[in-house]
Amino acid sequence: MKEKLEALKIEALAKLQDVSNPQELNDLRVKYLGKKGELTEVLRGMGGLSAEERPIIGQVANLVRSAIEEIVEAKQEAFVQQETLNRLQAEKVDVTLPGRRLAQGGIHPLSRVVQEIEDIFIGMGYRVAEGPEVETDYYNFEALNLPKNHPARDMQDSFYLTDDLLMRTQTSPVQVRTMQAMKGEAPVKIICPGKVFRRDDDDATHSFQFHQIEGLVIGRDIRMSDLKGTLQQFVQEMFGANTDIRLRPSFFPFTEPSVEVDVSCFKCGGNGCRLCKQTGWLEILGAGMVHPNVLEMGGYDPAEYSGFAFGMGVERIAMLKYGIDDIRHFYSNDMSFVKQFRGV
Ligand code: 2NL
Repeated sequence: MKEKLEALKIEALAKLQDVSNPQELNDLRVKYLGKKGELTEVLRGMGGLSAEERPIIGQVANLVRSAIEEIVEAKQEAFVQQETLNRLQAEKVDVTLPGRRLAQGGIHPLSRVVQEIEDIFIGMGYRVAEGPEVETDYYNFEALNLPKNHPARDMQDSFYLTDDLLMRTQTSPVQVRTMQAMKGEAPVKIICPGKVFRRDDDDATHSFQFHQIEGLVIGRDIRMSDLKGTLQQFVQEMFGANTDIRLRPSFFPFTEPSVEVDVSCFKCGGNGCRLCKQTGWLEILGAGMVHPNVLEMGGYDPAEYSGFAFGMGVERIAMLKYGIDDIRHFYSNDMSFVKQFRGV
């Protein structure tokens, strides 16, 4: 019996040595060590042994079993390691490869210009105020010294929603609302950026919807010279330290006196070029001293308080600044246009 066990061991170890995959290994394990395996088969014959032989054979059988178990485990471990190795090899990552580039967005040129203008005025102590795009006739016209049947109401044909509601034609109603909310307190120093709407046919320089920034200052002893100094400071920050301004008389119902403001052409320095149509000047905004009627409707006594106001079109400034020839580019979302402003 001992010989049988030894022979079994030699055969088992030889076969296990040559095993080439986990399935084969498992088959051999069952074949030798399983409940119906060959070792069990041999041990079943132990019943016929003498009392002296039994422990000796038992010991041999145990040694055979552990020898086989040992090599099965060693082989199993080897297969697991090989498997891990294979997986690591298959999943190898080249950390030196460049990463995938994420498409980088940019800020729209109009938003960029609005932010830039806001920053300049915030630097001068202004606050940014916003308000509704749908306005009442009162805030859009009446409180700005444009009573019903005023001819200037035709000047800016508007989008009416009802008899009394319209899309705002300027951001001034935000300033009227701010004045009333201040309940006569001064100073007021605000700028109001936002969308405005006019019933216009779109072309290269007109859009039914565009963006405006208006400014308003109210206090005691606010004069035309304050307006002029403020605008001088603004254009120098916006267009360069050498930029000059020039005021020409004009008319707006909500300011008196009113002016149109030109900047010296930042492209040619005032010598005359295509951008400034050889004049050396670019018109960029309208302004004036707040009309007494507007102060009064805003809750300020014109005998005690005065103020200045100005308004500019954001598209116009962006077009001048970036040399854009058609206002419709801003709204087309044409990637080849928008992409040019990624890193500006
Ligand atoms: C322009 C001219 C302007 C104002 C806007 C204003 C607002 C209040 C009172 C008085 Cl609450 N004035 N705004 C004044 C002058 C000109 O805009 O050409 N905008 C594009």
